[in-house]
Amino acid sequence: MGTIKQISDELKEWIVTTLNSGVSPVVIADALVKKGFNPRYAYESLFQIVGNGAVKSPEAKSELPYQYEIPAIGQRGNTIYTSDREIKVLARIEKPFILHLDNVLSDDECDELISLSKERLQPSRVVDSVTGEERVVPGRTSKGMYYTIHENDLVTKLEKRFEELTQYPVENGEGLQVLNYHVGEEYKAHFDYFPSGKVDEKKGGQRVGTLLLYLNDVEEGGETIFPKVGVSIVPKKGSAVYFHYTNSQNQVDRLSVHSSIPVVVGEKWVATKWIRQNPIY
Ligand code: PD2
Ligand code: ZN
Repeated sequence: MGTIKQISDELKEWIVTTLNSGVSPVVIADALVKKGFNPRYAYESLFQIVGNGAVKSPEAKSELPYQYEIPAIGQRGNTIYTSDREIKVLARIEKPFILHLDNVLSDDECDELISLSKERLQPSRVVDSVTGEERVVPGRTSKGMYYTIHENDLVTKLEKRFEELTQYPVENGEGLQVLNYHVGEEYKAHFDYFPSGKVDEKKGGQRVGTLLLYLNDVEEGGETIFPKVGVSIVPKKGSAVYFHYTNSQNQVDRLSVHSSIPVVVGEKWVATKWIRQNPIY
């Protein structure tokens, strides 16, 4: 019987997620061999993925631990005042740095964002950590769309609020993304920062933080979870979670791995604002 010499996209996605959860490449390569993969092919593929910076290589274990710094958004007390809103801090987690916020958006703003986005949804894509190309993968089953910066009055108003809230200039923000998940849809464990080697210094550099805004209540399921620290954020219309994962020394925080678990009843709408170290344009 011949041995298998091709890894599907689905299997590649599983390998990256499993490596990122801390399982050693050798253990995964052995599992592939047991499944009938050609041993040399299995080991070479694994080390190609590890070497590409998609995951931490065994040698990287000796890297210095992530040095936590409290970002500006975390130094503002229990109510954060922007020029048009009082945002409530509901919870703070130190490691990884997570801030749970309420009253970031009004009900009308949530409804308007959903209705403006509905007609423009496309299957969500991820950046392939090996090729750098965007592609649809089984681990991310939502639909989504992007706004350009200042695309319309609502987006412009929200960008100003997010600048005041996070203290990062509008220019450091990627275009607002809106995502919609139906029953069973999810976004499996991932990091929001770019793999080392895929950071474009000319386009703002590394991502430093994510502001994830909940646009509706979900009847069951659809939580955003941080599995390394046992934190689960239940979607609530108008609320948000901010997490910060890159420090001033360019280290990235592996505890920030997170996922959106499947929606069980109802649907889920969120907006994602990714923030970079420097202006993007
Ligand atoms: O929709 C979510 O809860 C979610 C979870 C994890 C979204 C993202 N990541 C993302 O857009 O990066
Ligand atoms: Zn994410």
